[in-house]
Amino acid sequence: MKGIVYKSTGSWYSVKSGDGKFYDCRIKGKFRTHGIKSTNPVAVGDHVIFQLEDQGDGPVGTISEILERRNYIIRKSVNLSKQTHIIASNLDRAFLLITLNNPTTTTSFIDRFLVTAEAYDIPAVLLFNKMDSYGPEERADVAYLAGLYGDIGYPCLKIEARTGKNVDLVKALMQDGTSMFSGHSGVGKSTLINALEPGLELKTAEISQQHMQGQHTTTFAEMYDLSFGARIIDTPGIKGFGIVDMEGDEIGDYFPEFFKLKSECRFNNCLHLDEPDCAVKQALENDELSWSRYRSYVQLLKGEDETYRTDEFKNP
Ligand SMILES: Nc1nc2c(ncn2[C@@H]2O[C@H](COP(=O)(O)OP(=O)(O)OP(=O)(O)O)[C@@H](O)[C@H]2O)c(=O)[nH]1
Ligand SMILES: [Mg+2]
Ligand SMILES: [Zn+2]
Repeated sequence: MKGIVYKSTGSWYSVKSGDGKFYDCRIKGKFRTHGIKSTNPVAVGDHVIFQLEDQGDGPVGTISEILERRNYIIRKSVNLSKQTHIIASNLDRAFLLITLNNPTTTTSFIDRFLVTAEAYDIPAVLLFNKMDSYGPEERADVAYLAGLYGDIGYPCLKIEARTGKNVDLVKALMQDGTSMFSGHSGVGKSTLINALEPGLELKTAEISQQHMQGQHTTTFAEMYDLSFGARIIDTPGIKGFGIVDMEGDEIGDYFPEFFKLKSECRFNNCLHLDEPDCAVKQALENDELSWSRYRSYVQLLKGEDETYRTDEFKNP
């Protein structure tokens, strides 16, 4: 049988098959892990092949194969074992909730999120929340940021999770896919999830509590079906995804507007720092690129701010 993993507790997996039923499954034997060294061979979102067996008390499945992942997000282990934990796979969209104040979301934070999404190969969407609480100045700031990121190619929506305004636009983007929400504490993730699907937040809160009491070295994600034909992945305790390991010369490739210009730089390995005839620096001078984006790029390149190395986005 073919199915999708909705939940994992380390040794048991809840798999939903094509017939809409959930089956408890275990794994057996060696897996083709597609070259990833990870503490968990099977992750939420994985498409798997499993066989059912009934040994008296209901059918139990055995997962025999994982189909190739379109993408996956990982968490680095905190100890020195250098092992990674795959949090979830096959995501269609990563949403970042942004507020200008209460709490403040910086452009540096937004850019780190976007770079990570690019590295993971997950389409990203920016949601400017709490629009009802902004005055003219903040509205102008949101308009500027939405213009900046929209021009680069990231969809931007202005929403009010509390009143439900434009939540239908978020729904439309989530349709038929698997999504994940990220953002600082207090930006309105829970409020938005409630507006999308009343009742679901309670369920996700329960799960988090359960895990708080259990072992807290590993965090297990869980996927939920929403009534309007979408899936959401909740990752208690992670609040989004961590940054992946990147080589210096690939970071620029995750800034799409820099990447587009790279072929026009004199050197094909240009880091856009002090090299001569750099198309990125030239475009910056011409005000065709954003300096805040460039600052974030240099920060990431030089590893100036250590917080990006942690697996959790922290408030500045
Ligand atoms: N004015 C206004 N307040 C909002 C809006 N959306 C959420 N809030 C408020 O912001 C506060 C934080 O919202 P939450 O949904 O709990 O934020 P969260 O992102 O889930 O936070 P954590 O669970 O700590 O990560 C609550 O008091 C919400 O009522 C909005 O559109 N407008
Ligand atoms: Mg919350
Ligand atoms: Zn360059």
